Amino acid sequence: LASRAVLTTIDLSKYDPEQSRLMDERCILVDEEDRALGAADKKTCHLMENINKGLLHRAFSAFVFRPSDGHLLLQQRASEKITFPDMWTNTCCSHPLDDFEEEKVEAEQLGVRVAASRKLEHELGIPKEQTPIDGFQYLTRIHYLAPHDSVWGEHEVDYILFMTADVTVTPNLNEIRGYKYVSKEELQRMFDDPSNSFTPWFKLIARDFLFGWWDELLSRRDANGKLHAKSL
Ligand code: DMA
Ligand code: MN
Repeated sequence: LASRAVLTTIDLSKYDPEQSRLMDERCILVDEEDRALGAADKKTCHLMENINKGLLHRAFSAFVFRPSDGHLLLQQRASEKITFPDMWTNTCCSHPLDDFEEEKVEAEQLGVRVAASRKLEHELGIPKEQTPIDGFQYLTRIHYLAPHDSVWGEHEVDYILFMTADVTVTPNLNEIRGYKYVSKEELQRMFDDPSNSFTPWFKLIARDFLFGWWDELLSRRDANGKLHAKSL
């Protein structure tokens, strides 16, 4: 990002008050090699006008699988969400925040793991004890840009995390409309039905990575349920 670029802002009063408040969270700005550059509020980071100037931030996409059958837990985003409302997506996505020291730690992806556990509790009501940070398996990180409309969008370095765990879901209805567990075949049928809409990052991850990793996870599930990065 050119150091003299002027960043745009916007009036949030027409949006849901709680989601507007969460736009004050401070995301971690990064360059294309994921080197931390500083911080900016979530609102600034998600405006297309700033994204078009190169503004990029760090994020995670968590995928939780049920141990008994290897089904994936999906969520449908709430109508209150300012970006990508009502769309089906992976278990939980969000950002490690500059507001918390531990979420800035890069060693062993500690920061994004801590953030994932925090947001699985915030959005799906999953008690943190059920998502221990060393239970997340880091797969890779992807750099992507996806406009939502002319105003809002995403531009992230997104860490993909898997976890196989039994979890208790108590939805936060300001965040999610609903949730469901799906097999690979059920997810494929959802993708084939044009009446369903999906977030762009979930479609991208599903197209390029998810099904292959899921096969690997299912084949290893009996042994220890762990998917090792070296197998990719
Ligand atoms: C942002 O997700 C992260 C990715 C990977 C798109 P989000 O919009 O669900 O974040 P939050 O729940 O913090 O608004
Ligand atoms: Mn984001």
